[in-house]
Amino acid sequence: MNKKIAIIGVPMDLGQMRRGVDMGPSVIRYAGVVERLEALGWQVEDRGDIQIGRPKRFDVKNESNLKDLEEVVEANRLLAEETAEVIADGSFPLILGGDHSIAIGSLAGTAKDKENLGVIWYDAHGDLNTGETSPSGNIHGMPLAVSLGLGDKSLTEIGGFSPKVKPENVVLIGARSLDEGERKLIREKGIKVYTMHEIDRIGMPQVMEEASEYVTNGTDGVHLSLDLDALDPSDAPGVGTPVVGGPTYRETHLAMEILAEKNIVTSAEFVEVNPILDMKNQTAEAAVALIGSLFGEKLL
Ligand code: Z70
Ligand code: MN
Ligand code: MN
Ligand code: MN
Repeated sequence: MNKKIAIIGVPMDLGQMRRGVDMGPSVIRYAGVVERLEALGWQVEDRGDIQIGRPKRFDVKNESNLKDLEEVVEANRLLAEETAEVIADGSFPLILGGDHSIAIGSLAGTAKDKENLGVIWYDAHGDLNTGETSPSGNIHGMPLAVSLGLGDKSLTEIGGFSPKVKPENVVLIGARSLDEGERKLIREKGIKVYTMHEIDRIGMPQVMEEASEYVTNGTDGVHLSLDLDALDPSDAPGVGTPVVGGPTYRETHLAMEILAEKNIVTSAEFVEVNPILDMKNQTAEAAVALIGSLFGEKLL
């Protein structure tokens, strides 16, 4: 891994209905992410925040069941450019959300010039809906489908190419809440998923061994998309859609340490931290601790 990290904040809250997740980047900074990485010997450039437009009214669905589409498209367009710029600069892009709709832009930027980007989607959810299958119209439930080339053209064409990733290069870890359309898509495309069932059965170390092997097989980079709602709500209460029965802080920590040891991750985002729903910044602090582990922090 090179020793330069560029932080990009994305104060996006339009991909879902709980206001407050737009403060995610600030609280993760406040929890000391830059200092944490610098202490590990990384050179960190905080590039500030991507500008997010404000709709006149929130949560208005268009005729395709997509809420606040124009603002989500525009922000992701900017994020895709910024991410590609950071990579061209030789830095590791570390993107801080904001809701998970921002993965559309970060993957558009990251997958530029990559034929076979591997993706680790660490999330309680699949984020594999389209306007047709979504029960909510919330775009944060769609970014992985969009990156596979499915959904509204204004989303899939961000960055000027589609798809960004191939189904055989993607692995989901921590899933325990999937909608019917998402299950169907997973089966149709043969997407690799480690649900909580597999994590409980074979354990996090084995899951991470297998998943790492899977996403590096024939790929030219690995993007980690970590939704803090993957963690059990007792360890990460500050998220908009908590789902009981998730991997613990400790298991997730170990997952990050294994990824650090393998040195395979080439870009990453940490999303869905909502300080309004949090307990004393616990979720932001978890995010920073996990980021520390991903970038090589060890106790001894
Ligand atoms: C549901 C939907 C979701 C994140 C919740 C929820 C999706 N499947 N994604 N939290 N990050 O509305 O599509
Ligand atoms: Mn710029
Ligand atoms: Mn998500
Ligand atoms: Mn989620």
